[in-house]
Amino acid sequence: MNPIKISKKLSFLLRHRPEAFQLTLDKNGWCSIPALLQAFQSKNIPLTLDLLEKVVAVDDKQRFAFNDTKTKIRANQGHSIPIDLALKNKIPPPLLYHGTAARNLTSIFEKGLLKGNRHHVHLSENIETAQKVGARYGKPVVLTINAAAMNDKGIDFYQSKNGVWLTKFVPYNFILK
Ligand code: HQG
Repeated sequence: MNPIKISKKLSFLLRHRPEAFQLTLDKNGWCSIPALLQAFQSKNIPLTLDLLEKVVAVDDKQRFAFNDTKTKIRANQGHSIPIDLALKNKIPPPLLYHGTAARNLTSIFEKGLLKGNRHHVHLSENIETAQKVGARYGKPVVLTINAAAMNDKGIDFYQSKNGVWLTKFVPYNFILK
C-alpha cells in the first residue's frame, strides 16, 4: 500500500473508527504503535515502523504525531470520536478562511458554520488551503471569517499541532464573504 493510501487509512482509524481494525485509543486520542502495526499486518497490509515513520514525515498536511518515545501515534485534528486533544486556547490572527462548496452557502448564511460530526469548525490561515478544502465537496468558495471580532466576543480558538485553526461554531454575522 502506498504512503497516501496508508495516510488515508490512518485518518479513518485514528479520527473516526479505530474499532474497524480492533484498535482502541486512549482519552487523548493516542494509539499504541505495536498494536497498530499488528492490526495492519492482520489485514494483510504490510506496515512496518519504518514505513509508518515515512508516512508521517511526508504527509502533506502533517496529519499525525508521535509521542516522545515513539510508542504511540495520534491524529492532530479532524476527529469525530470523543477524544480530548487537550489543546489550549490561542488568540487567532484577525482573519481566517474556510473553504466550502457553493451549494452550502445558503444554509451557512442562515445557520452559521457548524462543526458537523467533527469536534470543531476547521479554519485556515491562508486562502489557498481553504480553496483546496472547499474543492473536496464541489465548486469551492472561500469564506473570510472575522476572527478578531469573534475573539473580542470571548469565543475560543485553538490551533492544532499541524496549524489548523479550530473553533466550536462560527455565527453567520462573523462571516465577511
Ligand atoms: C459545511 C480536511 C451547510 C462545511 C480539511 C464543510 C479540513 C455547512 C462541511 C478538515 C454548514 C463539513 C475538515 C452549514 C458547515 N450548512 N454546510 N450551516 N456549516 N458546513 O469535512 O472543514 O484532509 O467535516 O463548509 O483540510 O470541509 O481530512 O469539514 O464543507 O482541515 O486532513 O459542511 O478535513 O483535512 O465537512 O474539513 P468536513 P471541512 P484532511
